[in-house]
Amino acid sequence: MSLTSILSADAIDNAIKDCQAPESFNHKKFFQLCGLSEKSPQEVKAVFGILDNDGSGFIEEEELKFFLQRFSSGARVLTDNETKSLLSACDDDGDGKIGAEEFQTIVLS
Ligand SMILES: [Ca+2]
Repeated sequence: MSLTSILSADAIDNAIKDCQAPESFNHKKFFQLCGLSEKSPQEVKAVFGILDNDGSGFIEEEELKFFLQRFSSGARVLTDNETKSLLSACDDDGDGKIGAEEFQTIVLS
């Protein structure tokens, strides 16, 4: 399964372009622009599986840094600031990583 089987390549491009400048990443805007916030919980879960690169069942801080590159290989890495604020926005139970349900909640809320 690839991201472009769920999201349109154009929408992904738009979302990536919008946050090209370091420190400009805003997860709400990103999920809207790439179309993810319009998807079903099942589709969002499938995207989670792609972002969980090592298949651990969680997106850890190390993986989160490369979040944009999972959408587009030429995208930049997130800054430490952006990584930490995305993590704290998603991490409801405070275990320092993002689970599938936490991801669905943040994307679809
Ligand atoms: Ca993981």
